[in-house]
Amino acid sequence: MASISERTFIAIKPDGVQRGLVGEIIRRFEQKGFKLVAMKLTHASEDLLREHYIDLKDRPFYAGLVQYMHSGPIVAMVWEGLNVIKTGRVMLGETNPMDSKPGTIRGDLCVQVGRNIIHGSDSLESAEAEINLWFSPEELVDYRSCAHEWIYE
Ligand code: IDP
Ligand code: MG
Repeated sequence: MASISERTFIAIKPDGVQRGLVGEIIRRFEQKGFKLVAMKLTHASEDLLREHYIDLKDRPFYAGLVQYMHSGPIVAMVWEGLNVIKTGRVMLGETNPMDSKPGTIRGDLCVQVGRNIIHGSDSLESAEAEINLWFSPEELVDYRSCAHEWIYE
């Protein structure tokens, strides 16, 4: 069932950080009405990245993907809100920016699939696993947004 406290893991990849797109991407999630519950700038280890993309381990681009993700800092975040997992994926656009519609993050801000600037969880199960992989429970901040009543009926 859809829940206002649903959470998703969103990460701005090293190319998004290097290209100065951190503010633009956070702005979109903030202005949508989602609530930020955790955020850190981190240079992820190759072990963590291999685990994060473990489902893709047999794909030919897996090693290059881990290298790309390890090439610089990542902004790791947890966002909360009604349907945030699915809506977050819609906001990201398609995996390949070539197929992403204008108005989406990948549609507006990047060109090639191997440099697609942002990650977002694709299911409740992956969101839970990814949040646990990237954050400890104390890093998830519990607070009430003053806009809550203006975003939800
Ligand atoms: P997603 O990020 O939209 O969930 P996935 O299929 O889970 O897409 O792939 C994870 C990441 O792997 C993509 O975001 C992209 O960075 C990379 N990737 C996917 N397909 C290719 C490819 O064909 N070449 C290079 N990198 C790819
Ligand atoms: Mg994926």
